[in-house]
Amino acid sequence: MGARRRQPRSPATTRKPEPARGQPGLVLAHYGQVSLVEDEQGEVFRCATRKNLPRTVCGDRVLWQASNPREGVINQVLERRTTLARPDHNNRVRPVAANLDQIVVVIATRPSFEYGMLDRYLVAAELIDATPVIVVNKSDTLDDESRHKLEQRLGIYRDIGYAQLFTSTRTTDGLKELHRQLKSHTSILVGQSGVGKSSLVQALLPDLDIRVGALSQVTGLGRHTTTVTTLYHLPDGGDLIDSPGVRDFTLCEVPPGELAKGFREFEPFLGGCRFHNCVHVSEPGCAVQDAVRSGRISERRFKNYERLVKAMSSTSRR
Ligand SMILES: Nc1nc2c(ncn2[C@@H]2O[C@H](COP(=O)(O)OP(=O)(O)OP(=O)(O)O)[C@@H](O)[C@H]2O)c(=O)[nH]1
Ligand SMILES: [Mg+2]
Ligand SMILES: [Zn+2]
Repeated sequence: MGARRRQPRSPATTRKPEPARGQPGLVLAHYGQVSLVEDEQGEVFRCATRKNLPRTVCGDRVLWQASNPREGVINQVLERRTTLARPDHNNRVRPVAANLDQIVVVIATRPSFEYGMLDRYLVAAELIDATPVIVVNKSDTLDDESRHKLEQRLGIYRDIGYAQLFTSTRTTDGLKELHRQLKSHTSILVGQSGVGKSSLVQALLPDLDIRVGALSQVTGLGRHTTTVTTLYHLPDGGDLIDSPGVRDFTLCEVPPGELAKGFREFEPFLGGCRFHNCVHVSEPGCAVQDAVRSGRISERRFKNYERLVKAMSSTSRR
Protein backbone atom coordinates (compact mmCIF):
# COMPACT_ATOMS: atom_id res chain seq x y z
CA MET A 1 0.00 0.00 0.00
CA GLY A 2 1.81 3.10 1.13
CA ALA A 3 0.70 6.61 0.53
CA ARG A 4 1.43 7.70 -2.95
CA ARG A 5 4.13 10.23 -2.88
CA ARG A 6 2.76 13.52 -3.84
CA GLN A 7 4.31 14.93 -6.90
CA PRO A 8 6.25 18.02 -6.00
CA ARG A 9 4.20 20.85 -7.29
CA SER A 10 5.98 22.61 -10.08
CA PRO A 11 6.47 26.31 -9.49
CA ALA A 12 4.66 26.95 -12.76
CA THR A 13 1.37 25.63 -11.33
CA THR A 14 1.68 27.24 -7.93
CA ARG A 15 2.85 30.60 -9.08
CA LYS A 16 1.47 32.51 -11.97
CA PRO A 17 4.24 33.44 -14.37
CA GLU A 18 5.23 37.00 -13.84
CA PRO A 19 3.54 39.12 -16.45
CA ALA A 20 6.03 40.39 -18.98
CA ARG A 21 6.48 43.90 -17.81
CA GLY A 22 7.73 46.90 -19.55
CA GLN A 23 7.93 48.53 -22.90
CA PRO A 24 9.52 47.17 -26.05
CA GLY A 25 13.08 48.19 -26.78
CA LEU A 26 15.95 47.40 -29.10
CA VAL A 27 19.46 46.68 -27.85
CA LEU A 28 21.84 48.90 -29.83
CA ALA A 29 24.96 47.69 -28.07
CA HIS A 30 26.01 45.67 -25.07
CA TYR A 31 29.15 46.19 -23.04
CA GLY A 32 30.15 44.98 -19.62
CA GLN A 33 27.00 44.85 -17.52
CA VAL A 34 25.19 47.52 -19.48
CA SER A 35 23.02 47.44 -22.59
CA LEU A 36 22.11 50.51 -24.57
CA VAL A 37 18.41 50.16 -25.18
CA GLU A 38 16.48 52.32 -27.62
CA ASP A 39 12.83 52.90 -26.94
CA GLU A 40 10.20 53.31 -29.62
CA GLN A 41 10.74 57.06 -29.73
CA GLY A 42 14.43 56.61 -30.46
CA GLU A 43 15.68 57.60 -26.99
CA VAL A 44 18.62 55.62 -25.68
CA PHE A 45 18.81 54.31 -22.10
CA ARG A 46 21.58 52.54 -20.19
CA CYS A 47 20.01 49.38 -18.90
CA ALA A 48 21.05 46.67 -16.52
CA THR A 49 19.67 43.19 -17.15
CA ARG A 50 17.65 41.41 -14.51
CA LYS A 51 19.37 38.35 -13.02
CA ASN A 52 18.82 34.95 -14.62
CA LEU A 53 18.23 36.43 -18.05
CA PRO A 54 20.50 35.55 -20.94
CA ARG A 55 23.15 38.12 -21.77
CA THR A 56 21.71 40.55 -24.25
CA VAL A 57 23.38 41.15 -27.57
CA CYS A 58 23.15 43.82 -30.22
CA GLY A 59 19.89 43.50 -32.11
CA ASP A 60 17.98 41.92 -29.24
CA ARG A 61 14.36 42.89 -28.76
CA VAL A 62 13.60 43.32 -25.09
CA LEU A 63 10.95 44.42 -22.62
CA TRP A 64 12.32 46.95 -20.18
CA GLN A 65 11.35 49.59 -17.66
CA ALA A 66 12.83 52.99 -17.09
CA SER A 67 14.18 53.56 -13.57
CA ASN A 68 15.17 57.16 -14.11
CA PRO A 69 15.31 59.51 -17.09
CA ARG A 70 18.40 57.87 -18.60
CA GLU A 71 18.49 54.39 -17.10
CA GLY A 72 16.42 51.27 -16.90
CA VAL A 73 16.18 47.54 -16.33
CA ILE A 74 15.63 44.82 -18.90
CA ASN A 75 12.94 42.40 -17.72
CA GLN A 76 12.78 40.07 -20.66
CA VAL A 77 14.76 39.21 -23.76
CA LEU A 78 12.34 38.32 -26.53
CA GLU A 79 12.91 35.27 -28.65
CA ARG A 80 15.64 35.74 -31.23
CA ARG A 81 14.71 35.17 -34.84
CA THR A 82 18.33 34.48 -35.71
CA THR A 83 21.59 34.60 -33.77
CA LEU A 84 25.05 34.92 -35.17
CA ALA A 85 27.35 33.17 -32.72
CA ARG A 86 30.94 32.13 -32.37
CA PRO A 87 32.67 29.90 -29.83
CA ASP A 88 34.44 31.61 -26.92
CA HIS A 89 37.80 30.49 -25.52
CA ASN A 90 36.13 27.61 -23.72
CA ASN A 91 34.28 26.53 -26.84
CA ARG A 92 30.96 27.75 -25.49
CA VAL A 93 28.50 29.38 -27.86
CA ARG A 94 28.78 33.14 -27.63
CA PRO A 95 26.14 35.15 -29.44
CA VAL A 96 27.43 38.16 -31.37
CA ALA A 97 24.21 39.71 -32.67
CA ALA A 98 20.56 38.79 -32.97
CA ASN A 99 17.66 39.12 -35.38
CA LEU A 100 19.76 39.45 -38.52
CA ASP A 101 18.53 38.95 -42.07
CA GLN A 102 21.82 39.55 -43.81
CA ILE A 103 25.46 38.89 -43.02
CA VAL A 104 27.73 41.13 -45.05
CA VAL A 105 31.24 39.73 -45.19
CA VAL A 106 33.59 42.61 -45.92
CA ILE A 107 36.91 41.74 -47.50
CA ALA A 108 39.68 43.81 -49.04
CA THR A 109 43.00 43.14 -50.64
CA ARG A 110 44.65 45.09 -47.82
CA PRO A 111 44.53 43.46 -45.31
CA SER A 112 44.50 40.41 -47.57
CA PHE A 113 41.77 37.90 -46.99
CA GLU A 114 41.57 34.18 -46.70
CA TYR A 115 38.99 32.09 -48.54
CA GLY A 116 38.65 29.72 -45.59
CA MET A 117 37.39 32.50 -43.37
CA LEU A 118 35.09 33.84 -46.06
CA ASP A 119 33.57 30.38 -46.38
CA ARG A 120 33.16 30.03 -42.61
CA TYR A 121 31.19 33.27 -42.51
CA LEU A 122 29.06 32.19 -45.46
CA VAL A 123 28.35 28.87 -43.74
CA ALA A 124 27.42 30.64 -40.51
CA ALA A 125 24.98 32.80 -42.46
CA GLU A 126 23.43 29.84 -44.31
CA LEU A 127 23.01 27.84 -41.12
CA ILE A 128 20.96 30.58 -39.49
CA ASP A 129 19.05 31.35 -42.69
CA ALA A 130 20.50 34.81 -43.07
CA THR A 131 21.36 36.04 -46.56
CA PRO A 132 25.10 36.27 -47.10
CA VAL A 133 26.51 39.20 -49.08
CA ILE A 134 30.15 39.61 -50.09
CA VAL A 135 31.56 43.13 -50.18
CA VAL A 136 35.00 43.77 -51.59
CA ASN A 137 35.90 47.16 -50.14
CA LYS A 138 38.80 49.46 -51.06
CA SER A 139 38.13 48.93 -54.75
CA ASP A 140 40.07 52.17 -55.33
CA THR A 141 43.26 50.26 -54.53
CA LEU A 142 42.67 47.79 -57.38
CA ASP A 143 43.80 48.51 -60.92
CA ASP A 144 41.71 47.07 -63.75
CA GLU A 145 43.80 43.96 -64.00
CA SER A 146 43.80 43.07 -60.31
CA ARG A 147 40.09 43.81 -60.06
CA HIS A 148 39.43 41.51 -62.98
CA LYS A 149 41.54 38.74 -61.42
CA LEU A 150 39.74 39.06 -58.12
CA GLU A 151 36.34 39.07 -59.82
CA GLN A 152 37.32 35.84 -61.51
CA ARG A 153 38.49 34.21 -58.29
CA LEU A 154 35.29 35.24 -56.57
CA GLY A 155 33.27 34.08 -59.57
CA ILE A 156 32.33 30.81 -57.88
CA TYR A 157 30.42 32.75 -55.25
CA ARG A 158 28.49 34.66 -57.87
CA ASP A 159 27.78 31.41 -59.68
CA ILE A 160 26.20 29.90 -56.60
CA GLY A 161 24.06 32.98 -56.15
CA TYR A 162 25.73 35.22 -53.59
CA ALA A 163 25.43 38.95 -54.08
CA GLN A 164 28.84 40.45 -54.57
CA LEU A 165 29.69 44.13 -54.54
CA PHE A 166 32.87 46.10 -55.02
CA THR A 167 32.90 49.27 -52.94
CA SER A 168 35.13 52.17 -52.06
CA THR A 169 34.50 54.70 -49.36
CA ARG A 170 37.10 56.91 -51.11
CA THR A 171 35.58 57.03 -54.59
CA THR A 172 32.03 56.03 -53.47
CA ASP A 173 32.19 53.21 -56.03
CA GLY A 174 29.43 50.68 -55.29
CA LEU A 175 27.94 52.53 -52.33
CA LYS A 176 24.56 53.04 -54.03
CA GLU A 177 24.35 49.34 -54.77
CA LEU A 178 25.35 48.51 -51.21
CA HIS A 179 22.69 50.86 -49.89
CA ARG A 180 20.09 49.17 -52.09
CA GLN A 181 21.19 45.78 -50.81
CA LEU A 182 20.89 46.86 -47.17
CA LYS A 183 17.67 48.79 -47.39
CA SER A 184 14.87 47.50 -45.18
CA HIS A 185 16.95 44.64 -43.80
CA THR A 186 18.89 44.11 -40.60
CA SER A 187 22.44 43.45 -41.69
CA ILE A 188 25.71 43.00 -39.87
CA LEU A 189 29.10 43.91 -41.31
CA VAL A 190 31.70 41.32 -40.38
CA GLY A 191 35.30 40.66 -41.35
CA GLN A 192 38.89 41.33 -40.44
CA SER A 193 40.00 44.45 -38.70
CA GLY A 194 40.87 47.27 -41.06
CA VAL A 195 38.86 46.21 -44.11
CA GLY A 196 36.68 49.31 -43.74
CA LYS A 197 33.47 48.17 -42.04
CA SER A 198 33.08 51.29 -39.95
CA SER A 199 34.07 53.47 -42.89
CA LEU A 200 31.25 51.89 -44.88
CA VAL A 201 28.79 52.57 -42.07
CA GLN A 202 29.93 56.16 -41.94
CA ALA A 203 29.67 56.53 -45.71
CA LEU A 204 26.09 55.24 -45.66
CA LEU A 205 24.95 57.31 -42.70
CA PRO A 206 25.32 61.03 -43.26
CA ASP A 207 24.37 61.90 -39.67
CA LEU A 208 26.51 59.23 -38.04
CA ASP A 209 28.86 61.77 -36.50
CA ILE A 210 26.07 62.87 -34.20
CA ARG A 211 25.21 59.31 -33.40
CA VAL A 212 28.76 58.13 -32.74
CA GLY A 213 29.35 61.19 -30.60
CA ALA A 214 26.21 60.50 -28.61
CA LEU A 215 26.99 56.86 -28.10
CA SER A 216 30.60 57.34 -27.15
CA GLN A 217 29.56 59.93 -24.59
CA VAL A 218 27.61 57.17 -22.91
CA THR A 219 30.16 54.41 -23.42
CA GLY A 220 33.28 56.48 -23.09
CA LEU A 221 34.71 54.44 -25.93
CA GLY A 222 36.82 55.75 -28.73
CA ARG A 223 35.73 55.73 -32.31
CA HIS A 224 38.53 54.13 -34.23
CA THR A 225 39.03 50.40 -34.03
CA THR A 226 35.57 49.13 -33.29
CA THR A 227 35.32 47.44 -29.91
CA VAL A 228 31.58 47.06 -29.46
CA THR A 229 29.05 45.62 -31.88
CA THR A 230 26.65 48.51 -32.51
CA LEU A 231 23.40 48.92 -34.40
CA TYR A 232 22.61 51.98 -36.52
CA HIS A 233 19.44 52.87 -38.38
CA LEU A 234 19.73 53.50 -42.08
CA PRO A 235 18.06 56.78 -43.09
CA ASP A 236 15.40 55.20 -45.30
CA GLY A 237 14.73 51.95 -43.52
CA GLY A 238 16.78 49.03 -42.32
CA ASP A 239 19.40 48.60 -39.64
CA LEU A 240 23.11 48.19 -40.07
CA ILE A 241 25.29 46.62 -37.40
CA ASP A 242 29.00 47.39 -37.22
CA SER A 243 31.10 44.77 -35.49
CA PRO A 244 34.70 44.66 -34.27
CA GLY A 245 37.15 43.12 -36.69
CA VAL A 246 38.31 39.61 -36.02
CA ARG A 247 41.59 37.85 -36.63
CA ASP A 248 39.77 34.67 -37.41
CA PHE A 249 36.20 33.47 -37.39
CA THR A 250 35.42 29.96 -36.24
CA LEU A 251 32.10 28.22 -36.35
CA CYS A 252 30.28 26.84 -33.36
CA GLU A 253 29.87 23.10 -33.20
CA VAL A 254 27.52 21.81 -35.91
CA PRO A 255 26.40 18.17 -36.19
CA PRO A 256 28.23 16.48 -39.12
CA GLY A 257 25.06 16.14 -41.20
CA GLU A 258 24.22 19.82 -40.78
CA LEU A 259 27.48 21.33 -41.97
CA ALA A 260 26.85 20.43 -45.61
CA LYS A 261 23.72 22.60 -45.51
CA GLY A 262 26.03 25.56 -45.05
CA PHE A 263 27.36 25.00 -48.58
CA ARG A 264 24.43 25.95 -50.74
CA GLU A 265 25.80 24.43 -53.94
CA PHE A 266 25.82 20.98 -52.28
CA GLU A 267 22.07 21.14 -51.89
CA PRO A 268 21.03 19.51 -55.20
CA PHE A 269 23.24 16.51 -54.39
CA LEU A 270 22.44 15.95 -50.74
CA GLY A 271 19.73 13.34 -51.27
CA GLY A 272 21.76 11.29 -53.72
CA CYS A 273 24.37 9.61 -51.53
CA ARG A 274 24.41 5.85 -50.95
CA PHE A 275 24.34 6.30 -47.17
CA HIS A 276 21.68 8.47 -45.66
CA ASN A 277 24.12 9.65 -42.99
CA CYS A 278 26.88 10.39 -45.51
CA VAL A 279 29.23 13.13 -44.34
CA HIS A 280 30.56 13.50 -47.91
CA VAL A 281 34.21 13.11 -47.04
CA SER A 282 35.36 9.55 -47.70
CA GLU A 283 32.18 7.50 -48.11
CA PRO A 284 31.67 5.49 -51.30
CA GLY A 285 28.75 6.37 -53.54
CA CYS A 286 28.75 10.00 -52.41
CA ALA A 287 26.90 12.33 -54.75
CA VAL A 288 28.68 15.40 -53.39
CA GLN A 289 32.14 13.95 -54.03
CA ASP A 290 30.98 12.88 -57.50
CA ALA A 291 29.91 16.45 -58.15
CA VAL A 292 33.36 17.69 -57.12
CA ARG A 293 35.00 15.21 -59.49
CA SER A 294 32.78 16.27 -62.38
CA GLY A 295 33.42 19.95 -61.69
CA ARG A 296 29.92 20.86 -60.59
CA ILE A 297 31.17 21.79 -57.13
CA SER A 298 34.32 23.87 -56.79
CA GLU A 299 37.28 21.98 -55.40
CA ARG A 300 38.34 24.92 -53.29
CA ARG A 301 34.97 25.11 -51.60
CA PHE A 302 34.92 21.36 -51.06
CA LYS A 303 38.40 21.46 -49.49
CA ASN A 304 37.17 24.11 -47.07
CA TYR A 305 34.19 21.92 -46.28
CA GLU A 306 36.48 18.96 -45.57
CA ARG A 307 38.63 21.12 -43.30
CA LEU A 308 35.56 22.15 -41.34
CA VAL A 309 34.38 18.57 -40.93
CA LYS A 310 37.81 17.66 -39.56
CA ALA A 311 37.96 20.69 -37.27
CA MET A 312 34.51 19.87 -35.89
CA SER A 313 35.32 16.25 -35.19
CA SER A 314 38.51 17.22 -33.37
CA THR A 315 36.76 19.75 -31.14
CA SER A 316 33.90 17.37 -30.32
CA ARG A 317 36.40 14.70 -29.21
CA ARG A 318 38.02 17.10 -26.75
N1 LIG B 1 41.83 52.96 -49.78
C1 LIG B 1 40.75 52.80 -49.03
N2 LIG B 1 40.87 52.81 -47.69
C2 LIG B 1 39.75 52.63 -46.96
C3 LIG B 1 38.49 52.42 -47.55
N3 LIG B 1 37.58 52.25 -46.57
C4 LIG B 1 38.27 52.35 -45.41
N4 LIG B 1 39.56 52.58 -45.64
C5 LIG B 1 40.62 52.76 -44.63
O1 LIG B 1 40.85 51.53 -43.96
C6 LIG B 1 41.22 51.75 -42.60
C7 LIG B 1 40.36 50.94 -41.67
O2 LIG B 1 39.03 51.38 -41.76
P1 LIG B 1 37.92 51.03 -40.68
O3 LIG B 1 36.63 51.48 -41.24
O4 LIG B 1 38.29 51.51 -39.33
O5 LIG B 1 38.01 49.43 -40.69
P2 LIG B 1 37.15 48.42 -39.80
O6 LIG B 1 36.88 47.24 -40.68
O7 LIG B 1 36.00 49.08 -39.20
O8 LIG B 1 38.21 47.98 -38.68
P3 LIG B 1 37.87 47.41 -37.19
O9 LIG B 1 36.92 48.33 -36.54
O10 LIG B 1 39.20 47.34 -36.53
O11 LIG B 1 37.30 46.05 -37.43
C8 LIG B 1 41.08 53.25 -42.38
O12 LIG B 1 42.34 53.83 -42.47
C9 LIG B 1 40.20 53.71 -43.54
O13 LIG B 1 40.45 55.05 -43.91
C10 LIG B 1 38.40 52.42 -48.97
O14 LIG B 1 37.35 52.23 -49.58
N5 LIG B 1 39.56 52.61 -49.65
MG1 LIG C 1 35.40 49.29 -37.26
ZN1 LIG D 1 27.78 12.12 -49.56
